[in-house]
Amino acid sequence: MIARPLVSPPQYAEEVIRGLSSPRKTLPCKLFYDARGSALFDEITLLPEYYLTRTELEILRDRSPEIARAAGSPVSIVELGAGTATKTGTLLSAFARGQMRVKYFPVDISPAALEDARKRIRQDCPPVVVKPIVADFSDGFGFLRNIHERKLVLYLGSSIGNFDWNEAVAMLKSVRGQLSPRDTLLLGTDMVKAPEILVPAYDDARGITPQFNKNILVRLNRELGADFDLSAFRHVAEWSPRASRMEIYLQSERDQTVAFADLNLTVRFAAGERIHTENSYKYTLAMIEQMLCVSGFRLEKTWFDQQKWFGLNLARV
Ligand code: AVJ
Repeated sequence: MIARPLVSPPQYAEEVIRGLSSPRKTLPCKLFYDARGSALFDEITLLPEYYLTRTELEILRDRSPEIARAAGSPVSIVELGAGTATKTGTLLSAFARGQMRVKYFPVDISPAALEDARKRIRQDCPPVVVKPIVADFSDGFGFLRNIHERKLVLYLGSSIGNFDWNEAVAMLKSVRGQLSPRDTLLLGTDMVKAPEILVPAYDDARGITPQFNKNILVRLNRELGADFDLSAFRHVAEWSPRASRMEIYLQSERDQTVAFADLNLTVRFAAGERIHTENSYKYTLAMIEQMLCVSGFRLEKTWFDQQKWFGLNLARV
C-alpha cells in the first residue's frame, strides 16, 4: 500500500464522477490545464501542424494599428484567459506607438501566469500600466464593472471554441451585460477548413497532443487515486462536419476496469469505448455573425490571414 495524503477530493471530483458514470463518458477539458498540461499546451502552440497560434499572431502583427484605431483611446484592454500574455505584447505595442493611452488588465485563474504576464509587458511595453486580475469565469464577469474607462475585451486563441453554441452565447451575453456603449470585443475564431488541415492540428506527428490529452488521466491518477493504465488508452481526434467541430477522445484499447481509490468509484470500459475530453468548434463568418448578434453584439470587422484560416472579430455592443 502506498500512503496517500488525506485531503478532501478536489472541487472537480463531482464532475468526474458524473462524466464517467454517464452512458457516453466525458471529462471536462478544463482539467487539461495543470502545470504539466499548460506546459504541453505551450508546446502544442509551437508545432508545425498547430497553425492556430501562429496564424492569430500573424494577424495581430499585421493589423494591430487598425485594431487600435477601431478600439479608440484612451482604452483599458481586458484580456480574458490571458495566461502569460505572449500574444498581447504586439497589440499593446501598437497602442503605445500610436501615442495612445492604454491600461492592460490580464485576467486568468493562474496567479503564476499573471505574474509572468506582468513582467513580460513591463519588459516589452514599459508605458503600459498592467493590473492583473485573478478570476474564474464561472463566477461571472463582475470584475469588468470595476473598470470605468472605455474597454476593449480580448478573448483570443479561439478558446470560445471549447464551448457548445448555447454555452458560448451565454458567456458572450454575460460579458455583454458588463459593457457600455463605446466598449468593444475582439474575439479570435478558428475557421472551418479541410479536414486534412484540421485533423493533424489535433493529432500531431510528434505525439504532443496525445500526451496533452492523456495528461488528464495522469492527473486523475495523482489527484483522485485512480489507476488508469496510460498504455491502454489511445488518443483520437475526429472532424465532425455536422457539428462543425473537432472532437477529441481517449479510447479504451481493451475491456478494463479503472478504480478511483479516493472516490469509492470503479468505472468499466468496453474495448473501443471512448471518453470525450474536448470539442473545438470551427466557424464560418455567418456563424460568428449569428453568435455575436444573438449575444447582443454587432460584428463590425473581421481580419483574416491570407488563407482565411483564422479570424479576429471586432464587435461593438
Ligand atoms: C486552447 C481551446 C484553443 O481547441 O485548439 C489544442 C486546445 N486542444 N490541442 C484548441 C487544444 C488540443 C485549444 N484551445
